[in-house]
Amino acid sequence: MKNIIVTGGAGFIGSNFVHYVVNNHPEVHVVVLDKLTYAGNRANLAGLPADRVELVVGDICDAELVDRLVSKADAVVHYAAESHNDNSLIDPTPFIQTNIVGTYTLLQACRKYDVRFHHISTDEVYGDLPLREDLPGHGEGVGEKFTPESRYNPSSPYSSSKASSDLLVHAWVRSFDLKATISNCSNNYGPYQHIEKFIPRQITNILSGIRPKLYGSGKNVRDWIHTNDHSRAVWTILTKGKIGEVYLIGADGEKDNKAVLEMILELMGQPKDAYDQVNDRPGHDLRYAIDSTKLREELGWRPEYTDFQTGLKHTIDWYTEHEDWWKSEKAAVEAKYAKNGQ
Ligand code: NAD
Ligand code: TDX
Repeated sequence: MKNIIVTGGAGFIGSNFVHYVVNNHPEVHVVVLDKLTYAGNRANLAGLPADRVELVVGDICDAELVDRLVSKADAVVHYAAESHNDNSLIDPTPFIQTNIVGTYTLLQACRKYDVRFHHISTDEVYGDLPLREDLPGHGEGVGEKFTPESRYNPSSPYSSSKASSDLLVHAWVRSFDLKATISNCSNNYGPYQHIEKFIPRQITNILSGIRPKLYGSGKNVRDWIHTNDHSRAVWTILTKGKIGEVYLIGADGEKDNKAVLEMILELMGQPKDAYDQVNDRPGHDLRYAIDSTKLREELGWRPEYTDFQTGLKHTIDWYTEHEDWWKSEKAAVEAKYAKNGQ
C-alpha cells in the first residue's frame, strides 16, 4: 500500500489522518483530493513534506479527475463529506451531492481499477439510543450500545446521506467484488476541527469573550474519541481489515453535553454556569454509544487517549495557540447560528 488517496484530507479528521500516515508510515505517498469547501483548509497540511503529500484541489463528484487519480492509486481512504448536522437542516443539497453522488463516483473508479476502498462513516447512521437513565437497569444490558448489527435509522439529512453512502459501498462489495471496508466512528475531538462544531465552538467562544451556547438542556450524550485514536483505527482496518466488513470505532467516551461544557469552562478558568441555553436542534439525537469489541478483538486496536480531560486540555491549548487558524471565521460562524437562535 504505497500510494493512497485521502479524500477530504484538508478537513478535520482527514488532515489528522494524513499527519498520522506521514509520521508513522514512511513508505506511503499520499494524494489528498479535497475541494477546499468552507471546511477544508490548506493550513491543515502545512509543514508536511512535499515529496510525501500532494494536495489536488478538486471535487469527488468530478468523474474524470477521480478516474485519473484512482488509476494510479493502491487505495482510497474516503473522508470527504459535508459533515455538519446543523448545516444539513438549513440546506441538504450539498449533502446529497457530495456524500451520495461523490461516494458513488469514487466507487465506480475503484471498481474499474480494482483499487482498495475504505469508507469513513459515522455512528449516526444508527440513529440514537435512549438515555441510560431511561433504560431498564440503567443501560447495563443488551442493546445499550451500537454494534455492527444495529438497525440503520438515521435522523438528519446529514446522517441519512452518510447511511446512503454506506449502503452503496455494501452493494459494490456484493455485486462487483469491490475490495472495500467501512468504519463507523463516534464523535471526534482534537486539533483542526472546524469552529462550527460543539467543542471548538465553545472554546473559541470563551477565547472571544462570547458566552458558550448549549442546545436545550444539554442532556444529549456523545461518545468522544480523540482523532488520533480514530486515525490509528482506520490504518489498522485499511491494512488488516477483512474485505466487506464493518468496524465500529469508539473509545468508551460517553459524556453529556452539559458535562463537557462544564469541563471546558473549568479548564479555562470560568464559572461552571457561565453559558447560555439556546434553541435545541430539531430532531436532536439523544445518545450515541459505540461497542468496538469487534475492532479490539479481531484487529487488536485499543484507544490510547483514554483520559478525556487531558485530551480536552490539549485541544483547548491548541485553539488558544492557533488563533490565526480560526479568528477570521468566528464572526460569520456565530452570525449564522444567531439566525436560528443558537
Ligand atoms: P470536515 O467537514 O472537517 O472535512 C470535510 C472535508 O471534505 C473538507 O476538507 C472539505 O473541503 C472536503 N470536501 C467536502 N466536499 C467535498 C467534495 N465534494 N469533494 C472533495 N472534497 C470535499 O469533516 P470531518 O469532521 O473531518 O469528517 C470527515 C469524515 O468523517 C466525514 O465523512 C464524516 O462523515 C466522518 N465522521 C466524522 C466524525 C466527527 O466527529 N467529525 C465522526 C465520525 C465520522
Ligand atoms: O453550539 C452547539 N451547542 C450544542 O449544544 C453545537 C454546535 C452543538 N451542540 C450539541 C449538539 C450535539 O448534541 O453538541 C453535540 C455535538 O454537536 P456537533 O459538534 O455538531 O456534533 P454531532 O452533531 O454530534 O455530529 C458529529 O459527530 C458525528 C460530527 O459533526 C459528525 O460529522 C459525525 O458524524
